[in-house]
Amino acid sequence: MVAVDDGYVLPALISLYSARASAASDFRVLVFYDPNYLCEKNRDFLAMYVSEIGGPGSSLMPINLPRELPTKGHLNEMAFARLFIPEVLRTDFVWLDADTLLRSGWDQILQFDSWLENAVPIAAVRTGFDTAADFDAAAKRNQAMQVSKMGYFNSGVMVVNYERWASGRFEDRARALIGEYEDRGFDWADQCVLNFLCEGKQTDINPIFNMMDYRGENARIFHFNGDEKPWKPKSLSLGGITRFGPYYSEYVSAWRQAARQALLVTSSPSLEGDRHDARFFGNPHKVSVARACMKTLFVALKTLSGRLGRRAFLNR
Ligand SMILES: [Mn+2]
Repeated sequence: MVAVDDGYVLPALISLYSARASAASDFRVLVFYDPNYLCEKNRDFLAMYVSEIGGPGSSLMPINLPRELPTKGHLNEMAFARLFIPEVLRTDFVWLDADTLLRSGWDQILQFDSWLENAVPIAAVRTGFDTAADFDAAAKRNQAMQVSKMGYFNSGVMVVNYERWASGRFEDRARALIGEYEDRGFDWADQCVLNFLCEGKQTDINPIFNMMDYRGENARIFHFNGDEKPWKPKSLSLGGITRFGPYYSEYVSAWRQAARQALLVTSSPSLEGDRHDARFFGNPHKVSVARACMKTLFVALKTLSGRLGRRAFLNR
């Protein structure tokens, strides 16, 4: 289950391709779009891709989102789609963001079954905060974080139980919360709404199914969450490199390899209105040169910051 707009066609293709290429079990894919945010040309192209790569029963499905959704930063209206999908499907499903890379063993999440622990309809991976102090700083005005405490989860990969969703009237309550978005200090679109509703009681999933922030190896689902994405030149920025850590290059090259393969299987990927920079596929040499330069710069800054006192650079 993925939702796309014109800015996410390319990553969605790659996510879908990686899902199919690395799965051992059978599954079908539904890709949602709102006709207001996906142009006709991209729609036709995606429909073809989804039916070819997704396999039997897979399709592109329209969903009409409420107008006037609160958006901030890199999160746009389609981020809210997952609040409305359960009542369209009326069945259990796994939600996947389009900025994910699915790797061998990812499909074990489809067998996820530990619904006895909690009454909430969601199983997900907690957002990593290094310390309680980091969390407190982020939760200063955000009521979703205050309510869910350290149990605050990332909504990029979720197992959703429909019966519990419906009996808890989650969609109605989500609609009301969207109207109170600013007053409650929410920051991350649907994710704050869902966390507020779950009050920290979601069922935890093993973090390898939603590996974020380049914290570890052996990810089965790697999630390029946050502002830096492998398809955006900004990923090479200093802020990105400091945050990404030692597994950065492994996941990014795996993503680029999937990208090349995903685009090979399409006949004419002429994506209209796609905001993303495709030049990374075409010129790997430029990328490695840019990265080498950034690395040198970073080492220089790190040495300098060591002399000036560490906090100056590392706390960005
Ligand atoms: Mn995401």
